[in-house]
Amino acid sequence: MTSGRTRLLRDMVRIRVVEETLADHYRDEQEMRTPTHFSIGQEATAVGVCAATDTRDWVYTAHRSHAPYLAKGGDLKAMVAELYGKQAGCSHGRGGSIHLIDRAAGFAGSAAILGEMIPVAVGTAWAFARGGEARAAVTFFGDGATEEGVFAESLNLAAVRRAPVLFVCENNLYSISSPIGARQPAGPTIRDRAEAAGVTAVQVDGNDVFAVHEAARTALRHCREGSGPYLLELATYRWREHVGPGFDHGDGQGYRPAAETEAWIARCPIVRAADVLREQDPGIDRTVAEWRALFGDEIRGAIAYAKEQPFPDVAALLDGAYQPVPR
Ligand SMILES: Cc1ncc(C[n+]2csc(CCOP(=O)(O)OP(=O)(O)O)c2C)c(N)n1
Repeated sequence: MTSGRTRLLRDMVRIRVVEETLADHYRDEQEMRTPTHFSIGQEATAVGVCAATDTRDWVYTAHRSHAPYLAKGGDLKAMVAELYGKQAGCSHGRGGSIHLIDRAAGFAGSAAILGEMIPVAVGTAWAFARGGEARAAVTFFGDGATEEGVFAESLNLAAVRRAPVLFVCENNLYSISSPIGARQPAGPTIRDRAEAAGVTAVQVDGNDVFAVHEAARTALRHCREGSGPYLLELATYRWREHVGPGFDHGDGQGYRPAAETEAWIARCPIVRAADVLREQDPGIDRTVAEWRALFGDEIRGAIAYAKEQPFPDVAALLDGAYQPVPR
């Protein structure tokens, strides 16, 4: 029987194995022609939060979407087919990595325009509340997105309407290659800015899946009880380049010091969770190795499936796109 805490570790291992395998194929084959933002190193945020949602809550994200999609229970084969641009993809091959959706799982969508899904989540939450439903909407975004004006507007509206929305800021310190210290004044944190807008907010170690999960449970209880919106500022770090499968520290780009990246890699959320669980389960390392093999088979099967699928029919490529009515 897998305990709740073991399940959190398992879900992180699954996402890590899926993304590492996709990154290798992305680099070696050049068949996935979609900009792809990996969450390797950031798995605890997606897993800790999504495990605290229930199936009727909706989750939105920005471009770094695979981890929350999978953590919320999104269909893996449909995600991989989407990355290969196939009709069987979750957006029928039109969206790529950035435009994932699985409504049945409560993953309501991801989009590339920075900050775009934040007000959509506020509207969703407000609609839930107006309908008298004890459901919450969750929106994941990076520290960079908090510099979009719509972030401030969304905090304000959510606070005024007491919308049951959980704002999840994955603060990985960089907006592409621009460090947060060069973009935001020293002093007020993202949590502080949310609090100033009337939104209950806390900072949490985003590489500690158990702490994230506990904080998300508290936050979602607060939302569902009608106490209004909540923000989690989760400190974490991406290991790979902003977009694409490579590593970019210490390679001459120079925007982040190799020592900084290595210090964060040493704080791997998977290693840390396994360290905690080993106290009660000395066999946890063998279990993790078994999961790695199991999920390796699963992702290789999903890739084989995706490759066999047809591309969308060229004649139907504009289906679902806005088309002006002919005069
Ligand atoms: C409105 C808008 N401006 C600029 C961009 C280009 N852009 C894509 S990702 C990104 C940085 C995002 O940083 P953050 O929100 O911290 O998320 P992270 O990539 O670190 O997960 C930028 C500037 C965009 N997609 N949309």
